[in-house]
Amino acid sequence: MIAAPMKIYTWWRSQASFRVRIALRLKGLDAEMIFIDLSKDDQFAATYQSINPEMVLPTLIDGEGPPLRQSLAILEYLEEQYPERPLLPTDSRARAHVRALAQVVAVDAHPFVVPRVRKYLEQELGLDEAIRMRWLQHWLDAGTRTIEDMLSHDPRTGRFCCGDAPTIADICLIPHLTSAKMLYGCDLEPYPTVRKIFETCMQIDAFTLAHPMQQPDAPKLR
Ligand SMILES: N[C@@H](CCC(=O)N[C@@H](CS)C(=O)NCC(=O)O)C(=O)O
Repeated sequence: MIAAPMKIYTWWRSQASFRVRIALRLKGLDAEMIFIDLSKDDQFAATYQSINPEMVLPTLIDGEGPPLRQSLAILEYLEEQYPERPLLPTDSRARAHVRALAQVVAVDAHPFVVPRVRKYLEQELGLDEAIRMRWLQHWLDAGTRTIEDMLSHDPRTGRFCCGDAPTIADICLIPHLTSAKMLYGCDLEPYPTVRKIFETCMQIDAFTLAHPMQQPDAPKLR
């Protein structure tokens, strides 16, 4: 029997989708991309809701399913199911450290900047664009500052967030920094450790090919 292929529901700008796109590439796994345009509210279509009741990206379907949701859970699934090219260190304390770094980004910072929160600030609270931008930059910057602090004081920091191979921490950090810098104009100058790791990751195909601007659904630059 031929195994059903993987499918990822993704959108070029989505930070959480970017995480999973990187992990798939680092693991050498192919996935068909199904584009859900959040700017057109495609996530609210009944067909997508039946796959992801939270109506958020990403969703991964591996083979016959069932759908896998929540990017951190998907990363852990990929690590368990496809253990070659590991994305977590072997030592338990280092694994906890990597997961903590990943969660600073994915659990503590990212929820402040997702479209439904931005929409609420605009449509329900009536905050203008300048104030909304301050909100976004504040929470993104708070996440970056925490990561810089954690990394710059930890002897396990290497070429990557933990040691000399990319882990789930880098997989979460790079999309965070990309959003902070590219989409919201945050200043990364005060964060030298983080910037160095960003540059290192951006030498790796798995990161560059998963980048928002490399996605087939990204707007074409002239
Ligand atoms: N914690 C979730 C976050 C999912 C999430 O909020 N994804 C965003 C895109 S990065 C989304 O689909 N937002 C739709 C919306 O806010 O309406 C994860 O890590 O997968």
